[in-house]
Order: sequence, then structure tokens, then C-alpha cells
Amino acid sequence: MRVVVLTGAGISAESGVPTFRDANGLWEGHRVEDVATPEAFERDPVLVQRFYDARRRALASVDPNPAHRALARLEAELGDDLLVVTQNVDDLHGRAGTTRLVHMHGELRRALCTACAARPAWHDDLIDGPPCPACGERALRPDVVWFGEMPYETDRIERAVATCDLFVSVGTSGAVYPAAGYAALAAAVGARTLELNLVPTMGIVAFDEVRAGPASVVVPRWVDELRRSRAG
Ligand code: BV8
Repeated sequence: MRVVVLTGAGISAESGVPTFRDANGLWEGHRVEDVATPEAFERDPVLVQRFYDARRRALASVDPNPAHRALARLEAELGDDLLVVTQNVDDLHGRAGTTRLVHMHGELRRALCTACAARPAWHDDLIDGPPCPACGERALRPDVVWFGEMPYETDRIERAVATCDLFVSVGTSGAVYPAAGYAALAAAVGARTLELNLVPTMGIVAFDEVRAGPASVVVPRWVDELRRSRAG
């Protein structure tokens, strides 16, 4: 059985990573949409670098929660039949052990060189304009997909969604495209669709099944159930 799991900020909420809605989409009084754009970076690079430096630093004090760990267990069971697509820029899926993973909106712990396009792993601040490890230019920005920019690996994601048997949406408000369109794509090709969310979206997609609750409870429960059903 081929499974695609799409995760959003809700899967990391119980790890202490604030969601966009919890902060009412605000950071230090700035709307995220106003900070997470190429125009904002052009207009006020210091503000944008500070926004991402603060969030990158915060990663040092958060850990994967049972939901991230349950998806890593699911990968041990399903192998190449599982793909986790995350909208999150935190590194909690990777730290929990998920390897079949697409960070479609990039990663806080990676930089992007605007001079040579290198994407080095990066754990420190970028505010002081450090040199790119590949080309030496002081041209590094966060390797995060901003509003108006092309998400990473959309072809690979769309192929996986269009050929899956089960599509599971975890902790996402379905507010941001193209990620928000994947559940409808899955339904259109006949996959079963399941939403695991603290507050079900009841949005444009009618999921076949909805389980309301915190990710740290509903994700492990679903994974264990799936593993038991496969054990026969
Ligand atoms: C693009 C990185 C062209 C930055 C982010 C129509 C079609 C196509 C595009 C558009 C369109 N309409 C508008 C657009 C443009 C735009 C867009 O969608 N705008 C929105 C505001 C309307 N999209 C883009 O610009 C995208 N690029 O379109 O390029 C294109 C088009 C098609 C194909 C290819 C290319 C790029 C968007 C990427 C922006 N970057 N992140 C950063 O992080 O700083 S988006 C950012 O916000 C997150 O990554 C995430 O995607 C989004 C927030 O969403 P969620 O993850 O869902 O989080 P949220 O806070 O909203 O919700 C939390 C959820 O958790 C809730 O449901 C809650 O109930 C739940 N929850 C809370 N606690 C728990 C919980 N669940 C379980 N347990 C809990 N404890």
C-alpha cells in the first residue's frame, strides 16, 4: 500500500514550535506573509534574517514528539511505499529518523547562496553575512521557500500523490498552495484520504475520514493501527 503523509505546523506544535495560526500569523508584530517573501528580503534583509535566525536558534531547544517518531516507525514498516511531504522548515522529522522526506518549503537549518545556488547545511545565524562555503560570496539567505517562490520537488510530490492508495494530512490548516491542493488530487485519483488534526479543517476537501486530536496522540494511534492491520 502506497502512502503519502503531508504534514504542517500542527505536527510540531507539541514540540514547542509555534504554528502560524497560534501566533495569529504574527512575529514581533509582523505578518508572516509580510516577512516570508522575496520582496520583504529585498526591502529589509536585516528584519528577514533576524526572523529566520530567531527560528533557527529556537530549534536547538525543541525535540521530535511521538507523532514524528510514529512516522519514522511507519517508514521502517513501509519503506519506499511511504513518502512524508512536510511544509515545515524545522528538522524534527529528520531527527526522528524519517528519511523518505521532502521539505517542500525548505529548511531552517540550510542556507541558499544567492550567488552560486549552493544549499549548505547551516545551523548558525546569517545576520552577519557569513561567506558561502562553496563560492565565498557573502550572499547567503535562508533556504526557505517564501510566498511567491516555487516549492521544492513539486513534480516528485505530485507523482507520489497521484499514485498513492492513502493520503494522510497531519496538522495543516490547508491555507497554503500548492500543498493545500494535494488532498483533492489524491481523492481525484481514487486514493483514500484521512485528516489527523487538532481542529479538523472541514475545508474544500471532504476527507474520507477525520480524526480530531493532538498529533502526539492521533498519529501514533493511527500508525499502530495500520501496522496491526498489516500484521494480519
Ligand atoms: C507558489 C516557509 C507558484 C516560510 C511557507 C493558488 C495556487 C497556487 C498558489 C497560490 C494560490 N493562491 C495563493 C497562492 C500563493 C501562495 C499561497 O498559497 N498563499 C496563501 C497565503 C493563500 N503560495 C505560494 O506562494 C507558494 N508558491 O504558489 O508558487 C506555484 C504554484 C503551483 C505549483 C508550483 C508553484 C509558496 C508557499 C510557501 C510559503 N512558505 N513556509 C516559513 O516557514 O517562514 S508557508 C508556511 O505557512 C508553512 O510552511 C505552511 O505551509 C504555512 C502554514 O500552514 P500550516 O503548516 O498548515 O500551519 P498553520 O499554522 O496554518 O495551521 C496549523 C494547523 O495545525 C492547524 O490546522 C491546527 O489545527 C493544527 N494544529 C495545531 N496544534 C496541533 C495541530 N494539529 C495536531 N496537533 C496539534 N497539537
